Amino acid sequence: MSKIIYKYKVLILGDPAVGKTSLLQRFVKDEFKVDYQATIGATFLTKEIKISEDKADNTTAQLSLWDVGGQSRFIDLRTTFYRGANGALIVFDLIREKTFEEIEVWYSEMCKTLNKEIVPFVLIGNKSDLIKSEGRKVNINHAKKFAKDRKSLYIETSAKTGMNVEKAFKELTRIIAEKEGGEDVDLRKMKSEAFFIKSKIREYIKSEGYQTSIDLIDGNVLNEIIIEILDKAIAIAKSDGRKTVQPSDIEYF
Ligand SMILES: Nc1nc2c(ncn2[C@@H]2O[C@H](COP(=O)(O)OP(=O)(O)OP(=O)(O)O)[C@@H](O)[C@H]2O)c(=O)[nH]1
Ligand SMILES: [Mg+2]
Repeated sequence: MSKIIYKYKVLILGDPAVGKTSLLQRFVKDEFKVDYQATIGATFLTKEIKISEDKADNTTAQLSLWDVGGQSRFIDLRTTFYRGANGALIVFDLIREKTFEEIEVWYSEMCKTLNKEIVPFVLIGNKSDLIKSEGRKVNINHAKKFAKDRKSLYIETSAKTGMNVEKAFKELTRIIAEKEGGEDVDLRKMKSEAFFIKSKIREYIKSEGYQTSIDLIDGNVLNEIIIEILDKAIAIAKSDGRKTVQPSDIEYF
């Protein structure tokens, strides 16, 4: 069976210069730039990631990652990018306390714009590589509490060294997948695939000069036959100690 793909829109939010663009560049391109160039409006990148740690499970999420400029002159514009978002990384700078104080504003702005009480997010304290030389300016327990009170997670990252960057995006994807009810999305996709397969079957029967009875297409007969064949094939692969189902496993009645 082909791999299942979920599509999520993810926002990266937070005050100017906290490292939103840098986190994205590290995650998508494994790059880091020392120079600061404020993001104008918003930009977006995409990346596909595997959701499950299980090697046999190829379920992936296709993320469209929206890097929203933190400068206040873009304030009127930025909420237009929030539409349809499934979740966010909300970022502050571990060595600038003011950026942590603004976290609440970013979170509530997002919830209000999306018209939801709770939106999946991961709270990010970035620039952890600077703690040693500059000193931590944000109390770790306050950051943890903010996340915990909203049933979420707090992760410290460094876009410079790459520490925890992938983990942050993966955890967020996992939280979104839990909330969105992965199985529902699955089912919807499977249904549309089943519809496609059935229309192909109808086309084939027609090309042979025959009509298809409604019962065959609309009822469960066809589904049950296909599932029975697939279950047998899976059982054969299993008895063989294989994780891959191959054509020779298919038994036609
Ligand atoms: N030492 C260190 N510097 C970082 C880190 N992340 C970002 N920076 C630096 O911080 C500055 C701002 O980073 P950006 O990623 O451009 O910040 P931003 O949040 O996208 O800012 P806006 O686009 O204005 O909202 C740049 O000079 C980066 O090199 C980090 O983890 N460690
Ligand atoms: Mg930026």
